[in-house]
Amino acid sequence: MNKFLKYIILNLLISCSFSAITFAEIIPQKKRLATILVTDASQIRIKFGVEKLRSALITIGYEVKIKPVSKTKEIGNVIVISTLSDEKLQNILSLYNLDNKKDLGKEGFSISKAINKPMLIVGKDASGVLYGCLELVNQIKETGKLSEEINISEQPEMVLRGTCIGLQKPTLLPGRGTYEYPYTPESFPWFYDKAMWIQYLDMMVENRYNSLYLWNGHPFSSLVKLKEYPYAVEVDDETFKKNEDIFRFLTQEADKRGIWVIQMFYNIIIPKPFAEKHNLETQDRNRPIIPIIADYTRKSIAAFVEKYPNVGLLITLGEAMEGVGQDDVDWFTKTIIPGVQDGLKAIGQTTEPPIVLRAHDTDAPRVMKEALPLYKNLFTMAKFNGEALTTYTPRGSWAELHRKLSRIGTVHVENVHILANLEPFRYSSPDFIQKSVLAMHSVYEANALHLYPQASYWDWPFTADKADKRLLQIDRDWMWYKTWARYAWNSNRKRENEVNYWGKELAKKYGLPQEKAKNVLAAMEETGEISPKLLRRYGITDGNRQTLTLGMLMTQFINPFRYGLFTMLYESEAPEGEMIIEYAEKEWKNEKHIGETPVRVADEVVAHGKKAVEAIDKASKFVTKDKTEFARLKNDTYCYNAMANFYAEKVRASLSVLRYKYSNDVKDLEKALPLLQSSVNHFTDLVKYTKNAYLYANSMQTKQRKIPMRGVDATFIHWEEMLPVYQKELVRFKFSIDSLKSQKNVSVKQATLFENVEVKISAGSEGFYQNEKGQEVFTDTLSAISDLAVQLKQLKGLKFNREKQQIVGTSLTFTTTESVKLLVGFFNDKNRKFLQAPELETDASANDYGQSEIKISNAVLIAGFPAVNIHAYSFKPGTHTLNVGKGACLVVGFMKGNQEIPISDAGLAGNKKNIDWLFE
Ligand code: ADA
Repeated sequence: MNKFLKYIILNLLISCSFSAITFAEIIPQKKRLATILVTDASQIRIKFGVEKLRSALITIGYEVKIKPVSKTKEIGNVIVISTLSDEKLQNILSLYNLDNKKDLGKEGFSISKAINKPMLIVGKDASGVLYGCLELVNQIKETGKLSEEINISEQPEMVLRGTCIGLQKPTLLPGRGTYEYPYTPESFPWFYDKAMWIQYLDMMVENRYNSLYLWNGHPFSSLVKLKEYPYAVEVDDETFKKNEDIFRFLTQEADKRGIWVIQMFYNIIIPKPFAEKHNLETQDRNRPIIPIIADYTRKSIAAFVEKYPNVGLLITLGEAMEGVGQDDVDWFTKTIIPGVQDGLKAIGQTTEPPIVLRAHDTDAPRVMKEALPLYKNLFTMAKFNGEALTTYTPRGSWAELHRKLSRIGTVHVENVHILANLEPFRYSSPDFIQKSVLAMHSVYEANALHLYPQASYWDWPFTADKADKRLLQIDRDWMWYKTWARYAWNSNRKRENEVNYWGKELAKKYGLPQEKAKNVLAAMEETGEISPKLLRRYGITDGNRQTLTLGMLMTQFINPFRYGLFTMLYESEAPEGEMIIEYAEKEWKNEKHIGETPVRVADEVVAHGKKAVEAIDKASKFVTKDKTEFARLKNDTYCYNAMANFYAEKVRASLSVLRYKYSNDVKDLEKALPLLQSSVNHFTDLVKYTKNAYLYANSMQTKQRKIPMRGVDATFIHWEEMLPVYQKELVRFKFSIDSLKSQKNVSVKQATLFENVEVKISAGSEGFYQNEKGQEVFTDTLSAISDLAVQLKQLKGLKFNREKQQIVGTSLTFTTTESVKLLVGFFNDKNRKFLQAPELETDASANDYGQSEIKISNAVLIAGFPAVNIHAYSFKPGTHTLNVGKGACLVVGFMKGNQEIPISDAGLAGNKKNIDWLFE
């Protein structure tokens, strides 16, 4: 008798005589048999799930047979695997006398088993089956055995649960603009690393993520060739082949795991060789749609869809296209959608691949309205809390927009973007994240998630940690991915169970007793409050031009508007409350405070820091596993604590300084001094903790970074570089107080006049004006200057027709023999009849000429117009054309390129008392 038969007979004998005792318990030394019956093994997702299950069963000592279903009954452990709609499922149910009354939603699954009956894994679809298999695998891993009785059924709340990876870098490539990164092994060696992809995709399926977004400016010139535009390809033949190979590999491997790959791109960016051939810029926000660019893009998209019909597209209509307007609608409906349709037609496919439209720098509801009649498989996406994580109580106009998009009836995706305020420290607060996902449903009415890496987005796959071998985000930030996925699947989980769940996970990770692991969790949830609260109450912007963990300057606390305050942060991405400047004013006027105040947040973050440190210290000496990582987590907790104290003390100092603005009493400044000193001490601690722990604070190291300091050429990326700045600020403040007390040098240094430069104007302006009171500034109105900053007096202003500026925009072509700065005056008003100031939150190219910051606030007054803020555009010698977009603006004149412009507030708009000079 062969061994297998002996095995079966023995099994039968034993199970007959001891039916209540499992076979496994009786002869553990022998292999038990598990038979997996699969109704449709041709489906790749099912195959993948079944394979995982098989391996898990083998690990716990089973011999596994995988078979198609048949009419005869199998004996022993039988696991039936099927989709709900498979006809064969019914046959099996009657053969084994089973019941399956489960009603499942998309991607849902059920696992059921009664004693002595086969186990049933049923999925609504192939993904559901896959998740069911993996759920059983997890249970096997947890318990070390196959359950005798089980009855569970699950389905996701969010229909799309995705992560993203940027094919982008911390710095720009030489000679290229923002987002312009062809797919090459030199720029992205990791992109070609198949083992790394498998690790990443396994992590995704483990967490039941079902979508992977690849972000890039213009990916098509790395992935497709067009016969009409052969010169547009940006990579050599060998790289092109590698790209094809890896893209196919990635999409196939993703598909097996129930993951849908989505390629993102920005509009309108064209490949460098294409731009050069046609004498165009690769991107120009103020250029109208040009037929050749539209034709090229449409054909690129068609070729891409033809080649990868199962890859979705994520579209940013903003940035290098005019902000909001008809062009967006036209580009989407006349170029992008037709491109996708051409591609489908070429391969005779009728199933539309999904197109996700980002509500970034575009009027997405309007675009959707025009697009839906043409294409059905549309989705929308908008940023959850800007480019940061600030609140789980979003509100205001941004919440309105989300709801509006959700109510279209298509799926609306929540984009957890960049996380500029979390970089680079570890962050995974289950409490904050669960509440955020709940808010996505209840406030935004959304039902999908798109998740950025926790930190170092621009530096994928590495973290910012200093280590002998660079750490990988996928390893370090495991909990970040797990937490969002867990709540995207099901957000309504009881707090108590969650504490136990995460306690268990952390206990496993660090080899800790459960109670000690809960201390680690407590530390993470305490620190989890710090960065969100700090940014939403004190920050300049939710965007990645601010690196929160590097701190802020005094002038940024006391005069945030000077730094281009992004008010939506306070109005929509924070609970109701007060800004520092509002609080100070109300205090002085003895008015009632409302909501979350700066003082309350200062106290709260200090308390969070203290509790976090206490909690992590309690667990510290019990750690038995992964001690190095634990030491890093602990160090991060100390960093958060030092940062919280730095901010709290500096805010308290700011409030005292602002009080001086009203009281004129130097004593208020004196009160601020020890607080400012203390903030510098805490920052010194932060430097101590980060010095050997981190390579940088922020992964974006281009000139887009502004707060606290300009980050051009990877400068001001480390705390060490910031400490001298804060020390200098303190010294200057002491000096200012002394000067005030001795009544000397008490005001701003005398402003130096800007030196005019004569340039040759070849097109654009319609005459000149002198920067003097009474001078008319436009050709079509009599409006004249009523006051202006003294620095501007020598400059020769350029006149434009205001109405023309509003309709077609302002364009100026000139030739200069020396470096110049062109000063442009922006009216301080959000009305679209005025040219809107450059805004890095919605336009990453907004600092290409160094123009993003206000150089002189409230610098010109013109009767009947809002106050004017001056920005400067830098140019090298040569001939240039500057297009600045639609809306009225002043072109104040050309000044010497090498003359410094000290940033200041001319205070002509009623806010005469400027106290920034106390610190600079
Ligand atoms: C801003 C930000 C960019 C990018 C962009 C976007 O411009 O500065 O880095 O995140 O938004 O695509 O949302």
